[in-house]
Amino acid sequence: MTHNSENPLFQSPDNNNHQPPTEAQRALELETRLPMTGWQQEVSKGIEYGLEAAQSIRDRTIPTFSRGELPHYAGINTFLKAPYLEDVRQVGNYDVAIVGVPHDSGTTYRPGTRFGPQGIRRISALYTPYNFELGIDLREQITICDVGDIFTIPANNEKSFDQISKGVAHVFSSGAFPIILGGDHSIGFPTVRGVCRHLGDKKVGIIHFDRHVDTQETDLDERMHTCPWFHATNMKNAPAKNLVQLGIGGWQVPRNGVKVCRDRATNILTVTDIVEMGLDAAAEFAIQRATDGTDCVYISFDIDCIDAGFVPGTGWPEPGGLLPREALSLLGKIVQKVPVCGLEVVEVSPPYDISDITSLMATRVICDTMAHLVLSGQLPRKEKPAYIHPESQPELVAWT
Ligand SMILES: [Mn+2]
Repeated sequence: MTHNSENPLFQSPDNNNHQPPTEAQRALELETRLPMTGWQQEVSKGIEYGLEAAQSIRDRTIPTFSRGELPHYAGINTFLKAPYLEDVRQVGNYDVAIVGVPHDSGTTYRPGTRFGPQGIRRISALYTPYNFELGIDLREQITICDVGDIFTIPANNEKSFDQISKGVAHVFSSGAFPIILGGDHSIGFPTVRGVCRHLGDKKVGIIHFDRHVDTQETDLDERMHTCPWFHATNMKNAPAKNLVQLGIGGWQVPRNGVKVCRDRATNILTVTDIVEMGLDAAAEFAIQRATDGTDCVYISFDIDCIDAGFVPGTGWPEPGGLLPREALSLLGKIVQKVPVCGLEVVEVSPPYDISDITSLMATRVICDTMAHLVLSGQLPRKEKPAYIHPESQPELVAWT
């Protein structure tokens, strides 16, 4: 163990030994560049709507009724306490729209992901909009709304899929960046179908974090959560050659799904592949395959890509997955370098969760993605991305 005076981590940034600054030193500097305007507006609105605090309260930024971020244990649980947008026709006025999809009828083992959006929203109240290392303050840099949930039909996957596609298409075409809170992974097909409705002849690559391939045609005689990519890659807008599958492996990968991946030449990396090639090379692999000939990239993040020990509240836990910091780092490297058109986080099942840890991981994935979209200049959106076209029906691929 080095003495503090010899450890570069403990030396001041203005030392003369030409050491590059540590991440922490950089973070301290970055914070000084962030405005406080959003926070000041939130305080003024809080006092106006929530009334001035009682006379004994010395901090006069505190209102009588909790409004906005503080205190973290209070308030109505939208995601990050973003404003609830009751009138979804106004969604295009925001940079980001949070959309809950409380659907678990596509589940083949543990149910409960219909409570995923509630679980994620509840624990998201723990977060501030600021991230230290990234030097990002979402409240200062983008506008977020929570449009609530899609009305799903629990007795009928196909009707739910139609509702999900219609809802996602609406948000996507408005120009707001859609962030979807699942829900089981069966929603991956209707979410991508919703995006494809507004792509015209443009194409989308899919980057899929998961322990499972999810490429069966049917499971238990229906289109379940093991099936989204079979059907998504049947659409001409979502070619299978641009489907990247990260973290696949273990004892829950059905052989008929493996055959589909082989036949359609999807791009798979196992956890060992990712660890041995390194996160930079794995990110490059994903970026290259997902963007080859496409116009945008959709990210589908199954929380079970992370080792089961960190995400107990999920439908099909599988040990041996990515460590949280590996998954978050890989995600960040990818988001920084591709034109992302949407994000879904699926398979969070709060009834099986412990201390909200799985929901918290989902919150982290979402907040990190928003931060990297800001850092890479993708948010806030100055104009609607060029890949968004008027409505058209996706055509199907004829597989031989
Ligand atoms: Mn999975």
